[in-house]
Amino acid sequence: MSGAAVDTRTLCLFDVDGTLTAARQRVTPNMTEFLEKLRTRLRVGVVGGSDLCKIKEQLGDDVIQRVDYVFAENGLVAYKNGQLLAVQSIQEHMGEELLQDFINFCLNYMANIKLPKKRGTFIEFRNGMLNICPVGRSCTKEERNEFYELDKKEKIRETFVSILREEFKGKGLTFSIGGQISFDVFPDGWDKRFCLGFVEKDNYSTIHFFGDKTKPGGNDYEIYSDPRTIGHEVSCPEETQQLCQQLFFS
Ligand code: M1P
Repeated sequence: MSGAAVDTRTLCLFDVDGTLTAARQRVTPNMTEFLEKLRTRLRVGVVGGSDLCKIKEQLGDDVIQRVDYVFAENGLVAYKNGQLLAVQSIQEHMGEELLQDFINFCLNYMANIKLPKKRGTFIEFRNGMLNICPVGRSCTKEERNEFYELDKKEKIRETFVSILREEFKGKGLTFSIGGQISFDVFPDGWDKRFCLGFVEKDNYSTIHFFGDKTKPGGNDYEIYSDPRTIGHEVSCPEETQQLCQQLFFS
């Protein structure tokens, strides 16, 4: 490796699932090493739809020390240089009335879906978003895969989301399908672009974003197509690494 200085005006932001790791899986030692190497060249941040607990499970407990920024829940929970910058509150933003109407509607809808398997934790209440999961977040990896395959055919989540969009039209809510078994719900504007508000203050001349769900409706779409970033679509962690190698080391 050459001794080139760190380019402190360039930032690479990475989605987590499907970009740095396989869906909801731990990062490989190879990718961890690569991120360390990349950090010798430029600034590095991660922006995941998941909450911090899941990001830590996947990228390591010390992730907030290992990269320059960690944006959990799209940046609704934001860390820079290991320090907490800000946390948003969905209940404060939505108000109890709308929040409960929404939760009740979802529980009712899910109570009427019959699936091959149903487990527990159908709604995960996070800081800045709700995560809605028809199969239940406590399902096993096999049950997760089974739901994912069924969902590809039967569009269970897409149908659910289109009904919610209609039912809660005009209420300022965004729905985003970022993973395999669930979808996220948050106030309009609280998608992954939210994290750009924090990094903008640090005056980067170039911000690269790498993600796999970059099509409309995917949770990387908005930040990928935002004029403030150079968006890169990848299909797996190996491709992310290859692309970064080409862009920053050749
Ligand atoms: O990071 C993408 C998504 O990862 C999980 O999705 P799932 O469990 O459905 O595969 C969730 O944490 C979700 O919130 C997140 O957007």
